[in-house]
Amino acid sequence: MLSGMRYSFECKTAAVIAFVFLLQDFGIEGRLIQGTNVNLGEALQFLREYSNEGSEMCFRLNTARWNYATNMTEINKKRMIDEQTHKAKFDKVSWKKAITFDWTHLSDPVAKRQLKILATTGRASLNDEKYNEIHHLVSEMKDVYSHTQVCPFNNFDPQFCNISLEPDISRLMSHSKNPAELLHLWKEWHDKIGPRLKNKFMRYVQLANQAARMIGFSDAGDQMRHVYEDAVFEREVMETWRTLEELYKEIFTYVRRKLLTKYGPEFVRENGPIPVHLLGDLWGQDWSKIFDILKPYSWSKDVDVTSEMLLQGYTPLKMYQLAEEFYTSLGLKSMPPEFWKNSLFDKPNDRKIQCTASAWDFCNGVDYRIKQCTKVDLQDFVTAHHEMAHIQYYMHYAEQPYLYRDGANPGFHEGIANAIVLSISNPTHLQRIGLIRNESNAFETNIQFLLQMALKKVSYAPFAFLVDQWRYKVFKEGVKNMNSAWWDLRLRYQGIIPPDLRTEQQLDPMSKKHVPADIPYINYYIALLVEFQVYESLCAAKGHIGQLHTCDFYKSREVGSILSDAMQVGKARHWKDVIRMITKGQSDSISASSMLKYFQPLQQWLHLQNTNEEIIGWNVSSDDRMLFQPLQSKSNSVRYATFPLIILLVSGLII
Ligand code: X8Z
Ligand code: ZN
Repeated sequence: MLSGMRYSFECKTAAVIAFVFLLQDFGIEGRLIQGTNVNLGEALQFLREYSNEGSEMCFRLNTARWNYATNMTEINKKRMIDEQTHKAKFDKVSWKKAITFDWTHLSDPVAKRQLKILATTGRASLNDEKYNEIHHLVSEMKDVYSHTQVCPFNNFDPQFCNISLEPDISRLMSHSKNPAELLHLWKEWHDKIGPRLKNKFMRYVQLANQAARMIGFSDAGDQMRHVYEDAVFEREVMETWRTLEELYKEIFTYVRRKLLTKYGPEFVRENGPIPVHLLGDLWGQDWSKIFDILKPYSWSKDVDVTSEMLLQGYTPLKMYQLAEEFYTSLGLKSMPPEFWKNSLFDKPNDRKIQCTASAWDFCNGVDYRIKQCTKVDLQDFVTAHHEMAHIQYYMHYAEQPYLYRDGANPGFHEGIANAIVLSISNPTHLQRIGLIRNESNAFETNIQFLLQMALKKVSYAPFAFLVDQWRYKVFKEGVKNMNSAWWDLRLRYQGIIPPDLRTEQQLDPMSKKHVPADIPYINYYIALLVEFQVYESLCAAKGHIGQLHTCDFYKSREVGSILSDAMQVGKARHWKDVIRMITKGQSDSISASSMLKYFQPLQQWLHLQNTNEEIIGWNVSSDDRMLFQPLQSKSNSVRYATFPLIILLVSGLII
């Protein structure tokens, strides 16, 4: 996770491609709001001031946010809210100024690009009343989300109804093997969240659309996609999903068989979709949490890296020092003294804090921090490397103007951090740093490792892909039948169904924080693709030979140099240029082929496991759809279903 003020995530041929982009981009730009001022000097002056004031604002806001996150008192909360209000005002003033320029016609590409970003981002186009209203709505929705609590299984006594999402519900969803308890938790969470947020969300949709249309977008979904600066973005994303679908269906089929064996046909149909509550979390997004059920070789012992870490005297500080050593081994930067002085690696006992790990940029070129309630285990060791990758990114683009201090696109920060994690968390690396003593090259060990990764990454892909498909549809087509539209996508892409009847009274997408919190989700899907693309390119640069998932690029200066060049650019260039830099000209767009290559040995193995299955994937029955069809068709179905009963009763009366 990264924590900034923005939501935190590539020649003769090249010239032709660039020209095509310009044409496409111009098509969009023509519609977007702009003024008449073409004075380049004034534009550059404004942008210099904006960069300075924006950095200052970022420092103040992030200081207030840090103070609250690491000491959750009422006074710190108030100070943070004050700074947020201040920032919202600054954004509005800056937007108003930016749209006085005729930015499409400015000759200087740097000024043009920055003004375009400013003019097309945010909701400052709304009048003051509505601008405040939408900010207030989102913060109310976030509040409801974070304060919702549910009743424990088999106990609706109000005094015990204080179970929160984190850590309680999440832990139970991954640990409980009692389908009645899983159903209870799933239903409680969804039934409490959705109805409470529905009206607020509908008003939010209305306002977000108004804001977007005033800038010149067709709706708020169009505005959300525009950050990718790619006229064919949706089509390209869909193509990547088509490439991944086959692998997803293989793993889905394997998992369904294991769940059928565990829970029986009463819960899982042999050729059907999977009820979501059996998959390890509330959303069916990370199946690695139920690896105990899915493990193929039950006799094989997991390597206990955590014990080894404890044995070797690891501490949170040592974990961060080792993470730093990994980056310096590539020739990347050391952490500055401020990092070691101000970061928080241990959970304090004397105050309440937000424990989610995060990496912070204070926008002054010296102050970078990580907050993590670090436990000495492999998971947190990996997280330490992940968070430090964000700090590396921050430090590398620190010289850019404020608006360019960001990932090349919103998936890059997470994608690059996770590409590094693929290297440091595989058995090759753990053996190199002495945390695994005898690396087993056994076929079973490899398959088990890849399966665990696939249950996290491949299983997640359709979810990451569909959340914003739903959001785009709502923004475009309106708020009618939103819940059935959600389940329609869940069934189509993930092959999952709700565990009980859903209606339009409910609004199940609200169960996922990013929706009420107004955080785009497609970024996570893009990050997933970028992760494997970057990893494959870095492994090629390192000269890796062998299966892709065994590659570790520790100590490779070639890798460090590619990463450094790519991170330094920040958002100053189109992300396709950055992909071109990283892949050494091999590619200039997002693609799922690296991910497929990584999982190729597993895909072969899964195919063999699934030989006797009736279908690779799922058949949808009318009963599946009945679970979430909108009321009108449902009452029809109910009518048809009860028709024979009525005849029976009537004929009984006649007889
Ligand atoms: O929301 C997050 C992070 C913050 S950026 C905790 N993630 C997504 C999720 O939980 O759905 C990380 C993985 C995907
Ligand atoms: Zn991250």
